Amino acid sequence: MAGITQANGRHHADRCDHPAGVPLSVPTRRLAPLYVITDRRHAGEDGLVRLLTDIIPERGMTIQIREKDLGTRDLLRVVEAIQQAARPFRVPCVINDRVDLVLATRAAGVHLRSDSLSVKEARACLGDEYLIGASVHSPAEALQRERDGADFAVLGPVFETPSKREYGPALGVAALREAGRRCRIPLYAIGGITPARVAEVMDAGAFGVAVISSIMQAASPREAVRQYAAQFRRCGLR
Ligand code: 3NM
Repeated sequence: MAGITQANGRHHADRCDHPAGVPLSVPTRRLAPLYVITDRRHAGEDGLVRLLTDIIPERGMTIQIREKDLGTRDLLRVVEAIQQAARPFRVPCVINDRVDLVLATRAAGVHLRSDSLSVKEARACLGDEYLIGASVHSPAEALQRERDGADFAVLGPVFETPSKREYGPALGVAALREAGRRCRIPLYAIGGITPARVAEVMDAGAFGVAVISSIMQAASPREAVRQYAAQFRRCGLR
């Protein structure tokens, strides 16, 4: 598949070769520049599935299902409902933390936090066919997760976010730029992202943006997705 050249000269989709020269897992090529993270506290449980069902036809996104407080069976139900909406549009869903549910539902992959299984442990469970993403909070940590074998990393918080207390102070775009220089895996910028900030973080080397509130709390989530898509097009992505 031909890659898409970003304004900064990086390639989308085919820039993801491993530092050791080994191509990364096939699923990595399905990653989209918009990484939508769920939070049903904003949308309500039924509201969350409705919201996602509404935005999924826009495509161009990967969804991370992140409902940390749900027990296994309730989470399974939510994952199945979201996947039912996402499959016809080939929108990949990854699940926060729960390697077991990834296997049980044949989701696209797992997103690991610092208190999750390590990348190596998750890879041992999942093999190469599943995506493994990792939350990171510094360029050094991004590089470490790449060396551990992560397919992609989500770096933040790049900007101030309402959830600041949970994630620490903003790292700034300079940290993203440094991570982009040091890593070859796709990096998503997270924390305080809005459509107006897409150009700046893409220029700094991000592969895409990871967002919660600007979609989950938007007056029209579908319109918000369209605004992101328009910004990515302005950065040279299709
Ligand atoms: N992780 P919003 S910041 C889930 O820095 C999350 O790892 C972060 O929410 C990190 O898009 C964050 O509303 C919150 O700013 C992102």
